Amino acid sequence: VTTILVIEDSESQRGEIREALRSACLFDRIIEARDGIDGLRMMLAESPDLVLCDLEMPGLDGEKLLRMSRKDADAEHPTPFIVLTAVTDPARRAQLLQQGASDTISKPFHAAELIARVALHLELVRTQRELIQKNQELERLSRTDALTGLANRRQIDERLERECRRSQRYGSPFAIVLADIDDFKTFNDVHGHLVGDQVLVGVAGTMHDMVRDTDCIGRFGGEEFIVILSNNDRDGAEVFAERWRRSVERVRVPVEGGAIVSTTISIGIACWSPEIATPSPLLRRADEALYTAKAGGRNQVCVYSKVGAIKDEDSSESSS
Ligand code: GH3
Ligand code: MG
Ligand code: MG
Ligand code: MG
Repeated sequence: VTTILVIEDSESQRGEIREALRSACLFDRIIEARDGIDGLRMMLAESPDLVLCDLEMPGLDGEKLLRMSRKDADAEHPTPFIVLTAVTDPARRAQLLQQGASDTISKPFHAAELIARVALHLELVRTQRELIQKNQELERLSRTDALTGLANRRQIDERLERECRRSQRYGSPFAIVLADIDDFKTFNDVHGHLVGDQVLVGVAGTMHDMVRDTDCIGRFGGEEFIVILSNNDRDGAEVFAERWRRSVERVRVPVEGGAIVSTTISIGIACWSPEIATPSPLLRRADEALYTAKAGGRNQVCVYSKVGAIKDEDSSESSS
């Protein structure tokens, strides 16, 4: 529903504006205020798509209204504010534009000009809103994995950086859980890539109910997934990982020909500790734990627990 708010103290002028707007059919709703106070109230209560406001009104005039409306204007969705005025002084009109008016229209107004200007600003608003929406959608897509809908590598990296900074600052621990589907190459060879993709979606789907809103789940790479568990220590991560491993084991994917297939994951866990300042040593540890889980026979959880290697890792980290 497209709404225009007309603020005008003269009843006859309001009538003329209403007629012009009606015949142009640009708006679903034309709402009217007969003074500034009423206008301000309606601006807030009705959030119109466009405001057409008389400049000269007793009490709260068009200029004050303009200033007030610009002050608490939604920076992303500013409502066009068009001023109707008998003022002919160009300097004064320029001032109104500088204060945030979208346009000025001379009084007495010419219906065709009024409509043309209103239509132009309405179109500008629409284009602007579309652009904002598309940008938000692009922003979301750029952070999302297309197949599974999980966070993609970019979002995961950002999140890991943030968690590391937060933990360095407040000492609150977090853990990462890295999972890799077992023998997935063979799985693809036997069942085909499309079934493989279905399994990836199935594995992704097993996580949602297990994590909290503050946790981050993502597709780390091809058939690797990661969960960042905020405010969690080793015990919490192990419990989570074991539940995840079991729920993947239970996923059944029906394939062509009536067969039902399933898969398993191996999991490596690494926990933040104070000497970890950046994500990469933590990821290396999770990877190492994952490798141990694979070597141990797959479909199992392994926690990184070496202590001695920390210093060597960190010095190679900082010198690289
Ligand atoms: P391991 O148990 O040691 O992890 O064995 P693996 O076969 O899973 O390991 P490997 O790294 O050799 O193979 C990973 C496979 O994952 C290879 C690749 O074809 C498959 N893969 C990666 N991304 C996708 C994808 O998006 N869709 C499908 N269907 N397969 C994928
Ligand atoms: Mg007036
Ligand atoms: Mg892999
Ligand atoms: Mg694998």
